[in-house]
Amino acid sequence: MRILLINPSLQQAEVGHYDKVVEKNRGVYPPLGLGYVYSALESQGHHLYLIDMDATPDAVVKAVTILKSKPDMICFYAMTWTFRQVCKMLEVAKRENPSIIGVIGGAQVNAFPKETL
Ligand code: B12
Repeated sequence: MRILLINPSLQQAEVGHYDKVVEKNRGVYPPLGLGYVYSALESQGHHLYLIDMDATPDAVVKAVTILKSKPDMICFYAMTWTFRQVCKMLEVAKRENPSIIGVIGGAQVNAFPKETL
């Protein structure tokens, strides 16, 4: 399968309930969880693309280009703050290719499984 993995932009996400200093220092960190998912899929021989929205230059352009080539599946890491952004990206992906399979994992799903569904 051809699979696109996306770590959404935390820099552009709505601000949470933390102190301003903490929010200001959210930073850009490698998405460890999505990295594990990548390794597991890679070991099964899948063809993968990974976009970290905050760390990849021209991330949106790259994502759109990959989506136009119709990958079979799109996988997202979602925190609660990035969940709406993920839903919007999935909507765009489904518009481009209605048969694309969307999978969401990460902190939002672990913390709020029922609400996420
Ligand atoms: C280490 C850590 C950090 C580190 C490193 C973060 C990083 N990006 O690597 C530091 C200290 C920098 C950090 C910062 C922040 N963190 Co933090 N962090 C953690 C912590 C303790 C562990 C995360 C981790 O590495 N887990 C190990 C990996 C392997 O697990 P994982 O990411 O969950 O991935 C697994 C599954 O979820 C799943 N999975 C993941 N993605 C996908 C995708 C698909 C498609 C599928 C199927 C499965 C899947 O598979 C993975 C392997 O099992 C968690 C608490 C926790 N116990 O999870 C909080 C946590 C994730 N952080 C949280 C928050 C809020 C933040 C900050 C936004 C805080 C802030 N305001 O600054 C920042 C964001 C920084 C950033 N840019 O990511 C919250 C998220 C809450 C939520 N509801 O979304 C958590 C849950 C803590 C909490 N309880 O509040 N954090």
